[in-house]
Amino acid sequence: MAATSDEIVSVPSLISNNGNSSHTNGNNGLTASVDPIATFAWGNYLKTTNSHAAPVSYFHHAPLHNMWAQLTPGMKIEVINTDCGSNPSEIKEKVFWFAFIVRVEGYLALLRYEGCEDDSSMDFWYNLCNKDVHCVGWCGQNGVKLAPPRTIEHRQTDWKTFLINKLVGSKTLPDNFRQKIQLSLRCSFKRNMIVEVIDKYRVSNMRVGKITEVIGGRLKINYENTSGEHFWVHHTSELIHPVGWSHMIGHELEATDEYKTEAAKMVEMQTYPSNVATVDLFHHVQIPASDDEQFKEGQKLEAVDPLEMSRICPATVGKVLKDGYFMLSIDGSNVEDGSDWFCYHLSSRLIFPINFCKLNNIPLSPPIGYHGDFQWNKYLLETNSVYAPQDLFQIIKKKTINPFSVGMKIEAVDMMAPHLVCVATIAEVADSLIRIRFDGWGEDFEQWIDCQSPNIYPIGWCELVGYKLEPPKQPEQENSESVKTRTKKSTNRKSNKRKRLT
Ligand code: MLZ
Repeated sequence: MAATSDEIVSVPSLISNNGNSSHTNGNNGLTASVDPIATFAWGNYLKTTNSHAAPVSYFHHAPLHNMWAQLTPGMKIEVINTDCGSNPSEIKEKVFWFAFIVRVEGYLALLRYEGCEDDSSMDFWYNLCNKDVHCVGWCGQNGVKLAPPRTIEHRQTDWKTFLINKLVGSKTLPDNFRQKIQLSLRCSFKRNMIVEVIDKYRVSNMRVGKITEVIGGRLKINYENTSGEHFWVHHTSELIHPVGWSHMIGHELEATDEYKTEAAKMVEMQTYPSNVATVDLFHHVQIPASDDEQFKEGQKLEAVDPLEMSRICPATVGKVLKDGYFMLSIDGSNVEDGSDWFCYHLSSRLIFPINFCKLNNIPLSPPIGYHGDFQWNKYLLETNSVYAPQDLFQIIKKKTINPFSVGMKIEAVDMMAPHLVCVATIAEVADSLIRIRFDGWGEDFEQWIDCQSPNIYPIGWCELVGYKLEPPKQPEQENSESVKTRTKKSTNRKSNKRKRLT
């Protein structure tokens, strides 16, 4: 099948120098609403913060994660030569030169041109997925000019012999590297497809949405019948479902009667119009057999508060839906109409058996308004309730290795404002969870997420897919608006009104 421009996203072309690069948004028809902005200078930032990035291989949903470990220091490449004329605007054709990898950090590498030897003064950070990075031999095969950087051209009299000595027998990029990048950026979800999506204004509801952008496997979904209100999610998110899902599962759905009738008909007949995202595109969940043990209404457990993700709280199973889905309420919420109940699946990795926090030495936030020392035994008696059995939980059934370490830098979605992908740091690791700190932002903005979450990415990911990266918040950015927001937020906690998705 011929690939359409929607399926393959071209890697943005950028000209980079010393960690500062500018880029054009090369989305090949995917008109990103994000402003094309100068790429964040990750290289300089790692240096000033004396930190390292989490390796690409940790992120199973990230492009090329399974081959990235092959890219190691010493490997040789051909890369654009940014030092080949006094005035870059005078240069008519791109000129390349050989370089080797000094250090790999996420998708970025610190590179050194061949001929610099031990001199690190010209080292520069470059995204290895950039279209101006090739394996050794590419320029020769494609008739592209290779010339040493001006600054070092006098250092050798016989460049040919020098290069033969340097390059013969050395490792270069894997075969079809560029093609593999392109393939790994494919996404089966397309613009204009209809899906059912969580209502960010009332999370206990689903709504009908239309995909309006696809960038790096993330979807911008516009709510139908609104003036452009939208929500960003990863395509494997548990917050989106196929048309007819709410009807099938018994989930609340805010939609026209016409949609409801049509959706029910589609499910019944198993026929879908071409603009509907079909079941096979969505993240697959295991549907429990009817005699499998399942969550029951009233059972208590621990869960990351979906609207205040810095907190892990006691929670209660609310309404049980079909196919292993159920609604969960965070204990202590005083939203009486249940509009903050959140839908989970049996297989969710953000729900835990009671005492999970205690066992992992992380704080459990008692229900808002709870007086005294929180102990589960006492609490179960006080609330006359039972706990959900331990073996129901995915994180107990399917133990995973959490590879992250504290201090590693990543690019992470702010789950409370999921249109934002931000510079972030691993602040804590506990069992399969990681606590993300958004650089420059306070503790209130921290979020507990699963180590396999599709909402975290290696550094350089935004640049690779052409999405805007939110840089660390600078102290001077502390404007009256964010001061107001934060003050409001602490007041919210006291008055027991929880945060909303934005
Ligand atoms: N302006 C909003 C969004 C903050 C986003 C922070 N992301 C780490 C606020 O201040 O709440």
